[in-house]
Amino acid sequence: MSAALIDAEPGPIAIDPARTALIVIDMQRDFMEPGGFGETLGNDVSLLRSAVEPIKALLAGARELGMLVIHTREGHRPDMADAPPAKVARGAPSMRIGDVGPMGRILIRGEPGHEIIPELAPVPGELIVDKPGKGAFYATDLQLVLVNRAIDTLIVCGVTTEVCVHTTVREGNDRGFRCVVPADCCASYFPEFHETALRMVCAQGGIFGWVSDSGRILSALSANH
Ligand code: C5J
Repeated sequence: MSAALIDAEPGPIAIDPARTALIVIDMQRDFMEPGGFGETLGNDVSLLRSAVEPIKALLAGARELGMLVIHTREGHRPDMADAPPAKVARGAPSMRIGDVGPMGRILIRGEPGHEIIPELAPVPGELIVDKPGKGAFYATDLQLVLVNRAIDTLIVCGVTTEVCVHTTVREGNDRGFRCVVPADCCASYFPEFHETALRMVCAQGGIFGWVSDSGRILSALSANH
């Protein structure tokens, strides 16, 4: 398979699908559904739904090509030894990390709320990276996995655009990976933050990476197939 040329901002980017990973960030019930972490912070979780169908389409395309697919989940050990007290104590949520909510303990591994939403559930062979922080590289083995597979480009999508997607893109960019963000496959509780975060990625000649969308990525991949 040769390079696929993706139309993007600030300009086109040629990717080798064999050296590209699709990273789907935190499409968990805790962020997407009522009663989870996102809602405890006072957010309208329905604002994140727009990303689900575009991610589903991108996942289908990546699976057909045999691309590396990685799902991440933000959360903490049941004993919360990896939960920074400063994170747990922050703000005035209706429930704190570790409290028992309608989907089990908030943001705790193994609880129903920690699971990826059924529409985007990983299929056998796809990797899941559990992360205690916002970035997918911090305190995880993600970099090792990517280096072992000779990955040089990341397509990073999921929720929320300006928090975990952006942090992961910044971390990946600093580690030398080329990061492409499909705008329609990301969402935020704050639509204006979504827009600004995307602009920040591709400003200044692509200071953190490239911004495209699921349609342009899929048409580049199918033209190359
Ligand atoms: C947040 C995330 N927003 N996945 N996490 O706390 O973006």
